[in-house]
Amino acid sequence: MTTTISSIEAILVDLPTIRAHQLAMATMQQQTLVIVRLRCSDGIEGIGEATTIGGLSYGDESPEGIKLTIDTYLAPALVGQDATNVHAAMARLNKVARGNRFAKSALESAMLDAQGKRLDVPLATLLGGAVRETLPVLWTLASGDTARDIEEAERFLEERRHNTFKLKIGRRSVREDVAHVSAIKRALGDRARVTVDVNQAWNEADAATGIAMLEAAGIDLIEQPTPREQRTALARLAARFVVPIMADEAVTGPEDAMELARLGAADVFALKIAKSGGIFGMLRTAAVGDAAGIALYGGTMLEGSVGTIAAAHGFCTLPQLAWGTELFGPLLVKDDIVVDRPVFKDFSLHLPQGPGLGLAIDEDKLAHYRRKSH
Ligand code: MUC
Ligand code: MG
Repeated sequence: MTTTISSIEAILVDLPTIRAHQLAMATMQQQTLVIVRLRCSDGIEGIGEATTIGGLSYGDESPEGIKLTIDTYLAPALVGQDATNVHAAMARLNKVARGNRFAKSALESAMLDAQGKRLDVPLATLLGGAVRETLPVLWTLASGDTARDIEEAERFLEERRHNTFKLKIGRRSVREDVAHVSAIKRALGDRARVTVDVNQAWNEADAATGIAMLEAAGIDLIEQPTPREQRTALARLAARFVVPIMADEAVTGPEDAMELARLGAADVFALKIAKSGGIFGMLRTAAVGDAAGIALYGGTMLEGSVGTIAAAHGFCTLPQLAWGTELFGPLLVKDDIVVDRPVFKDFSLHLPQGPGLGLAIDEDKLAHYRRKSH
């Protein structure tokens, strides 16, 4: 008898952050996760997560919209379907709904988690096998205060938790941002790598000025300096500077990856399961990067533990991941909704070994943090 999907629940979870997290487009005091619980006729439950940053200020899907999309359109299309055939289920979702990649990613993760539990193998094994069990993880300094950022970086270096730091810039003038970044790089010297993420905030002229100064200050990587639609601007910047340019918002799926590769618009791709519509979409995007000789980086939407570990299983299977990852989302929130929080040590995230994602929901914590107005 076929094992089918019996019910799907999408739950909004609000978790406070350990400090304010300032990005070019939003300041986060909390993070909202959309947690998906997908129950199957054999009694197995899979979990997944769709999370974005700053409501609708970062991406095209909001947490509330993701829940509505799943409840109204995607869950009804999946209930009654074969729970063991993830590709068939995703093809069905792609027929029922265009776009909505974050929502689809959460459902795909939940199906893969369930299937991993069913076969008693970790999700990475289901994907063909992990080529690494640990992933380097950087930390984002985004308190908004230079001295506090330096103090945070020193602490994490000392604890051997992170040795690469990404700075969120683009809120202030180019000169103020460069002064902030340079002060941090000077303080850390060769003990840490420092990268910046502009989150599309600069025009091409600002970017040319800013990147020249950042390059001189010893910054290792420049992420998405200009608006995502302006691919030729990114290509001109990539041609002009030696410091590598990374595409983030500009690369969602394999089609974007093809176009950016054709234009020579990026040296590095930031991969994220959410923006690619799931782990398989992320792997297809990575394959285009590999074929084009573009280095890869494991990105985050600042997901909690469920989304982070789903991405980690995918990233662990990639043949090359030259720039490591930024899978620190679980460390940015004060509390968690899983029983055993992911392990971060020796500058790395350690992949859980249990079946599926290798995580279990903490029911009390989930009940406590779930949004009550629904
Ligand atoms: C982004 O654009 O890369 C990743 C780290 C962080 O602090 O924000 C994200 C989003
Ligand atoms: Mg980014």
